[in-house]
Parts: sequence; structure tokens; C-alpha cells
Amino acid sequence: MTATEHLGAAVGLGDDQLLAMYRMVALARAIDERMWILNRAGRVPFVISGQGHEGAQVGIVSALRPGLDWMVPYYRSIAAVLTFGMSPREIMLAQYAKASDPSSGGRQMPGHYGGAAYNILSSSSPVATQILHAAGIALAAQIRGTGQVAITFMGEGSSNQGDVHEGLNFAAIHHLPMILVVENNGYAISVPSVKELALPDVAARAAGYGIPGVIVDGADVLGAYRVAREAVERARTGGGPTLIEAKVTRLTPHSSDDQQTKYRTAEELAAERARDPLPRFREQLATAGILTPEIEGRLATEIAGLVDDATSYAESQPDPDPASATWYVYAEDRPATGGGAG
Ligand SMILES: Cc1ncc(C[n+]2csc(CCOP(=O)(O)OP(=O)(O)O)c2C)c(N)n1
Ligand SMILES: [Mg+2]
Repeated sequence: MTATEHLGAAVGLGDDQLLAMYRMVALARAIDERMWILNRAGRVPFVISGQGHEGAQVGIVSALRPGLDWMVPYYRSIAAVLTFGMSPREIMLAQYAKASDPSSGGRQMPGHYGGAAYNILSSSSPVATQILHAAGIALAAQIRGTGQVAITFMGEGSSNQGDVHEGLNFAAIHHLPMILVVENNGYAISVPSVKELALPDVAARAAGYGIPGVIVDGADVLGAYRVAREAVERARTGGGPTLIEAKVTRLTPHSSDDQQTKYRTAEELAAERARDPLPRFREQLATAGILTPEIEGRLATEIAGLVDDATSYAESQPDPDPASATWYVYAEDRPATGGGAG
């Protein structure tokens, strides 16, 4: 058996699937980096980033079935929504708050990804409210017997919200097909996790609900895939919810309105670079002989083209009609969908 076969066999994935996952991690990173450039150039108002979280998101979402399952993402979920079917153009339409933005027609804050076509429910700005939405979706799937799984994501700081307790308790009691992913990056804006939690692992709380709590290294894409596959299998077969805690690194400031050098030392920031999932996955696949320099060059060219296309496409699209800003806020006659048309 070659090293190539061995790497794929360990998680039941072929080389093409591994390369598709790598492409997704690299694509999410490239789009994210472009967003920051556009922000600093004054083209887009606000960026909230997924850099450092992509490996966990791609690994976990690769275990789901796009088109069948449901996702309630959070603001760092760029790689997750891309893996679930959203396009780079749609990400950029949301970033530019254009009329044809599928997330909200430019009415939501950037970073609130949604798309009816992909079973992606846009989340609200108060953190952790999405846990309740996911529990409700999972309950509907259970009642209808659709075999769908609802997955939702949040940070470790958000795990202290009351919504999490209510959502997990309800999901556990009713054995709902739900997965809660906690992306633990060690900070809630500038507050370090030791000031958020009196224990090191959010996953330990799962025991209080009688459900499995699993910890995975968020830079280990295939490890994240493996734990998610088990959680999906459990959810689909009536085994109930799982809490997955991915230990990730936040490579950027909290948002484009934050400056993390004010509260993180240069040494800490340099050390965190070693936890970047992108070079780690690249090296893993290259060592296994799956990612050759030729394939990597081809992917880099393709990704650069996609990012350029998404940027110029979004730039060229019309802004929403200002009169549409309060659509769906009040009970008045409005277009039937909450998406694009603006
Ligand atoms: C209920 C509520 N409180 C406060 C905020 C402001 N806020 C937005 S993001 C954030 C930090 C959340 O940290 P964490 O859950 O660890 O997620 P991360 O941003 O680190 O991925 C806070 C406090 C909010 N949006 N909602
Ligand atoms: Mg955090």
C-alpha cells in the first residue's frame, strides 16, 4: 500500500475527495484575504474572518450531505458555507451588501450568510440564537422523517449564552438530529478563554445533557471529518445530538474594527501561526504524494481567478433600493422571499 492510499483509507476518502477538501480550505482563505484588502481599500465596510478556522469547517461539513441537510452558520463560517454549496460570488455579494446578495439582499450585516437554495439559514446577530433555530429545524426533520441533519456553529464565548443550554437540553431529550460545533479559538473578541470558562473544554459540558462531547484539533482536517462523520451517522440513525469542539486559532483580529496587538503579544501571535490548518493540510497531502506541485499550481491559478471574478462581479452589481432596508421587519406587504431581490 502506498502512502497515498494509506492517508485516504484511514478516513475512507479517495484522493479526489482529499484534493477537493484542500481546494476548499485554500479557496476560503483566499476569499477571506481578499475581503481584508477590500476593507482596507475602503470598498467593503466590515470584515469578520474565518482565517484559522477553515480546516475544522471544511473537515466537518464534508461529512454532511449538501442539498439534504441544514446549516445555521455563524459569522466565521465562510469555509463552511462554501463547502455546503455557496459560491465565491455569493460570498462577495454579501460582503458588498448588494441587492442580489442571497443572504439578505444587503439588509443584514456582512457575515450573516444564508441561502434558501442551499438549506442555509441566516443567523441573527445576538450570538448563540442559532442553536435554537437548529434545534427547531432538527425537530421538524424528525417529525417529517426526512433523514435530515441540522448543523450549527458558534464560538466558545457564545457557549455561555442561555440559548445554548435550552437548545442542547431540548435536542438531547428528544434525540434530535442536530450537531453543535463549537469553534474554540481562545478568545471572545479581546477576552481570553480563561475569563470565559472555568474549565478548559466546552465539550465537557455535553455530559450535563447526556450527549457525546468530542474534542478535535481544528488544524487536523481529516480528524475533523472523522468525528463529524460519526456525529452525522449518530444523528441520522436516531442517536441524537453531538457537541463537537474544534480547537482552532484565530489568525486575524476579531473583526476589521479590532486591533488584536492591543491584547495579544507578538510572541503569542507568532506561535499561533503554527496552528494554521492550511500549510498543515498542504504538507500532509504533499507528503502523501497527493498534492503534487503541478496540481497545487493549477489550484492556485483557479482560485486566484475565482476570487478576482467574485470581486469584479460583486462590484458590478446594483446596490439595493434604500427603501428595502426595513423589508421583513414589519408586517407589511413584501416580496415572498427574504433573499436577493432588492
Ligand atoms: C448576545 C450577544 N452578546 C454580545 C455580542 C457581541 N459579540 C459579537 S461576537 C462576540 C464574541 C464571541 O466570541 P466567541 O463565541 O468565542 O466567537 P469567536 O468570535 O471567537 O469566533 C461578542 C461578544 C453579540 N453579538 N451577542
Ligand atoms: Mg472565540
